[in-house]
Amino acid sequence: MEFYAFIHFNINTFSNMEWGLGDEKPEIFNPSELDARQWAKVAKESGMKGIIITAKHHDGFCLWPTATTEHSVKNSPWKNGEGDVLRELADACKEYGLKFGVYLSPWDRNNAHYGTPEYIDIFRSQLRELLTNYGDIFEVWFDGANGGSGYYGGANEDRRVDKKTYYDWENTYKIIRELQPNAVIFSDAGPDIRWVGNEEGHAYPTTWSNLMRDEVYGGMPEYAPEYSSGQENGTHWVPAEVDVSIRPGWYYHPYEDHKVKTLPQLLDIYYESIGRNGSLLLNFPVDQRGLIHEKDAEQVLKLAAKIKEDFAENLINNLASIESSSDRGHGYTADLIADEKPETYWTMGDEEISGSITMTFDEPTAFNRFLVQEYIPLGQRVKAFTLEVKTDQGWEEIANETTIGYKRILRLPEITTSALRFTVTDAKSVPLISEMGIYNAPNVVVAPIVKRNP
Ligand code: IPT
Repeated sequence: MEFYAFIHFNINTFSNMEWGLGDEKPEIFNPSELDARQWAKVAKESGMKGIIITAKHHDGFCLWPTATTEHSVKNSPWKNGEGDVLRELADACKEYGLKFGVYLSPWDRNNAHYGTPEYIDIFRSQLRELLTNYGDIFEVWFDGANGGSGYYGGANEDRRVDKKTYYDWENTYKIIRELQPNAVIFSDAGPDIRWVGNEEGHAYPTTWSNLMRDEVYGGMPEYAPEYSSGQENGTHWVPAEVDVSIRPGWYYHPYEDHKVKTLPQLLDIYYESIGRNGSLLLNFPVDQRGLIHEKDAEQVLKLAAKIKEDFAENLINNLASIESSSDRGHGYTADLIADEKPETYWTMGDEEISGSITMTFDEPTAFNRFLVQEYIPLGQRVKAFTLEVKTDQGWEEIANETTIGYKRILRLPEITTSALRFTVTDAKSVPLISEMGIYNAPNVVVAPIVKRNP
């Protein structure tokens, strides 16, 4: 999926909080011009493939008219209590060809039953409503911030739970598998995709899609940094998702209007998430009008345009030759890394865990981006690789890195060369390289600050 949107919009948008206490009045939920189609349009034009929304955050307020509680849109003035944000967004996603996902907070600071077994039934009923009434769901998002020790405040603050046992996740997952068999489940512990371990917008240079899944649970205090890079010998395939907000907060606050992340910051996020074997879940704090703020839309569209520009021309198409140190024979040769078909790959004999590909240009060529992908249907294998360029003195190493995974992109200082050599120096098993890319991205031009009357 690579790139998709998070929408944090709920009663916190109106109370100006990040974590509501659960005692907010439904009367304050009243967006003046909510337009889910505008959210979908921004996401689509930014090259995103889906949208996940906070159907219920920690304060317990539900954006859809649930049968499980009175604490929902049905008791708000918005559309005289007849509105359903989930319906509007599901429809908008459909119209714009986007996938649709839901965030449902396990922690509920409003529900009187939170902390008792009854709440688990209520939580599951909420999930059933979301997974039954809104078409296909591609991702179900469970926050690790969920009522264990270390959290403060809240209308039912005394309800501390044991995060490891209280939620009985196995039986909740069964409901998702039954109602939406194609949905992936996110939490710190997977089971399908995992938290990257920070909310700053970066995966780590070493990022394995494998995880010792059964050792982890949502909200586990030692998760970051212990599990943030995944694990080379992880037992399950649980790739990382990087969740980050385009503003400092997840929810909209007017005083953050001048703190929307800028193009250089968003580019760093792009290259350090999607470029490091992660997918990027970029959050928009929808405002009190019920719109993605103009400033946020402007910056994300700048990012989309710059990414398009950076990858406009794959210089791999200009190569005079592609040769490998060895290959597995017909159907597995090195030229397949340039065929733009992810289903074909270069590989060697079963016992070979190191080997290289040399790419030679007709004439000296300048580049500053190198992209490489493993054929992940057969797992993530590369443990270490280098990139060299040909100089008058011979080969010069310009990168010495660890993992690749689904996609790794290196940002390099611009260099002009007649040839590149990519070498896998260590792998768990014979490496399988499906695609490579060589690009020369134009520099970001940042307007100088002109001081008047200095
Ligand atoms: C944080 C949770 O503690 C963590 O377990 C994970 O789910 C994360 O959210 C997802 O972004 S809470 C945050 C305030 C650090």
